[in-house]
Amino acid sequence: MRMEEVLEQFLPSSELAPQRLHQAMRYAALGGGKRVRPLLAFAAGELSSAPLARVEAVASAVELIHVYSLVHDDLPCMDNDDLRRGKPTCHVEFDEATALLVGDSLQSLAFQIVAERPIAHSPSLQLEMIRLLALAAGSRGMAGGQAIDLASVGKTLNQTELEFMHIHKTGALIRAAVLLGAHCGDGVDSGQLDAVNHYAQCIGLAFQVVDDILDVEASTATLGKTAGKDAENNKPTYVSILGLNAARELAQELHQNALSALVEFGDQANRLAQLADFILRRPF
Ligand code: GRG
Repeated sequence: MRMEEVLEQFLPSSELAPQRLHQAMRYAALGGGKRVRPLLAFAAGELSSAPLARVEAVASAVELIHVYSLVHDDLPCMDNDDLRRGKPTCHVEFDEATALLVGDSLQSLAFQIVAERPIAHSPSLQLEMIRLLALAAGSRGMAGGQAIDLASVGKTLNQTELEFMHIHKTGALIRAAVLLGAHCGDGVDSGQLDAVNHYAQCIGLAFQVVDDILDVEASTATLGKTAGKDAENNKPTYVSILGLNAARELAQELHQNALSALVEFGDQANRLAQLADFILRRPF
């Protein structure tokens, strides 16, 4: 797959010192994952007729931040998991300290890429894109969502609180993938950006609702990560709050809203629509 080659080139060689850290970064980032966020960035780039090299850079940066979050999430101090993307988690294959540094280094590499590569038609837009990515990854985005998640174990959340958590934990980076992809070109106006933003918010949440359903319905072998973890860890989920059927209906409603946001783009949004379908129907 093309994304694999692109990431391969951005990641430091495993021959380069410190070799063990670089080997572990490559272990975590290469050879697995659905690459949903890069695919979203590419699809959004099509809306703005974005040059491929720009989208490759932002897609890689978002995926590297995603991989860092998975590596840290799997650590014993967080979710304590030993299986990810069908193979032993980074801290199991290497060690905890290395996994911690892998996450740190992947995040730094992501920001290095979007700072070094030309990703926008103007320096001010490039800076705004870097700011957007920083917000999505930080305490007002993914890391903040993770903090809420950790604090919610064993608690009863209502649907609004659960939504707030997931908009940050999962939704923020998905939204960043879409917006950064769209910003790589110059073919979208601010009204269209609002529509893309709405699409991204809907599929970001749908992604999480489906994730909660899969945690109950799919097997560990299919998921490539431990199934049933949410119930085991006493975590509030859409399934535990709404029940399976209502969770399925919510996913469908969000999917429909996402598609409605794309209407004004016509065929140019076909790939974004296909990805919304995939997010709803994904088997893992
Ligand atoms: C540690 C700062 C920090 C954040 C962790 C994203 C996250 C926050 C934790 C991942 C744990 C998890 C299961 C989250 C729910 C949804 C989700 C993001 C699943 C993993 O994403 P996929 O399905 O994974 O896109 P692949 O492996 O296909 O890339």
